[in-house]
Amino acid sequence: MNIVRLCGWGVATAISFSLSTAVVEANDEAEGVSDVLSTVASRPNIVFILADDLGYTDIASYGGEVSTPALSALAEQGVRFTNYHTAANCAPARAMLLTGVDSHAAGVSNIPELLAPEQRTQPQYQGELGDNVVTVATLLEGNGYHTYMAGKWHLGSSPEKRPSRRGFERTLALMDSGADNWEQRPYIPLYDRANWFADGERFTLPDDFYSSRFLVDKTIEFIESNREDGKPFFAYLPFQAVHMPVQAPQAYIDKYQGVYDAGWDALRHQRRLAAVQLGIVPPDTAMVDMSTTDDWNALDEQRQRYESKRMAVYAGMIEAMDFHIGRLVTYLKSQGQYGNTIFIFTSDNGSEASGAADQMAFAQSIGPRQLGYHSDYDRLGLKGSFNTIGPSFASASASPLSHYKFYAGEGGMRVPLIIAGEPVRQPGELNRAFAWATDITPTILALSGTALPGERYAGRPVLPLMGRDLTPLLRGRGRASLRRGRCRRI
Ligand SMILES: [Ca+2]
Repeated sequence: MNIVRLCGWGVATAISFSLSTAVVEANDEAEGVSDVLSTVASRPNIVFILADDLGYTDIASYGGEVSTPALSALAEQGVRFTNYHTAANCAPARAMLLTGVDSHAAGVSNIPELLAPEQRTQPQYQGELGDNVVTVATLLEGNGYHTYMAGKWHLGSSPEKRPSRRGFERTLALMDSGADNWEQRPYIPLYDRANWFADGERFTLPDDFYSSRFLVDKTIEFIESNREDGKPFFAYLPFQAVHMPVQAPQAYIDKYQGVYDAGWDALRHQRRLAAVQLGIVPPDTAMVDMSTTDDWNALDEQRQRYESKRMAVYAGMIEAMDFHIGRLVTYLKSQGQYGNTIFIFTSDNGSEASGAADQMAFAQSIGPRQLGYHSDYDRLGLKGSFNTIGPSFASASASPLSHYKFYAGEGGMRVPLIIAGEPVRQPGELNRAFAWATDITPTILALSGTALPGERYAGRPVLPLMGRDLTPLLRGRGRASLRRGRCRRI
């Protein structure tokens, strides 16, 4: 992977001067939100879809075997970034994605659940979004946008830190690092309940709940509630999929039953080849061996059957997410809003390897059992079931990259990024420019004609954005543009 990385860093250096200059100029003009820019005639809707713990080759347009037609359609109409990187776990990535500022500077160096007591004395290790940053939602709201959120927040749960106080007009938000997908239930003993809030107040999930369906329902409800007032909207849709517990409706699980019977090594090679054929990675990309990937052939038949089912549930969870993304697209088309909507799809970090290699082992299952979960084969992925894919299939999810979530390897930090919509001049293009999580906010601000924050916002000092606007790459004007897996001469 060295070729890709070196190429990407070189590209990042090449574009830094012109884009940084643009950032500085905009900053000089802005003190809060510019009244001038707020009158820009064409302000597209923006749908920012964030998967949780989705690996580099988990979706079809990056080499995955899972059926993801809605995301493939966005890829065909958009740009796929092949060298986009993010933080190695949830909250730091989300802090950067929503502010354009480095996670340490924004106070979210790590997820709060993993902070040591001595770290908590430092402002960079608060585990919740600092008041020294402004969210993209706040800036868009100031520019006349409706701002909606439905999904996992994980950037602070105290009243003033909830998304309803950080720029989102309507919210349905999970405060925790994760939760059950079928009911209001914590997934690890750190929480005494699953902490869901709606518009800043505690919320009880309905009995008929499946996370991906419900979050898209809420998003459509929010959009529909203001459909006729003519204002554009920003919809942030951070799915629970495919964070543990890995759960999916039975029909989706059935579709992948038996698909993974050849094991994780076969899947790793299959995905590498598919990614090469798509131009996602260069043909000479090596397969990385990881000591945490078990020998599939050493497992007995019963264990192989169980492991295959674990991955089938995971694939079903991905396809279910894609199905509900498709429902949102269909809704926007039915309302005549699709052509005026820009879609951004990515994952907060790479594939999740937590969960022992043997899910049925006593040491692995004791935590979920304390919470009343089972891991039975027949009911795996359904309500009441606790499932993970473990390190071996996680290495296939990240194929051909090395390592996964929580590790500073590319498998943990390099994930899909698709941007689709009107600004894209060459639909279906692959772009190898190095991109980073802090680039998303300045890109959204540019796409929406929204000014960057000045040195102060709403009376308090705030940090300048550290990311770079990617829109020149969408418009085919970036000198960094590389196509179809090969470096274009610049
Ligand atoms: Ca995550």
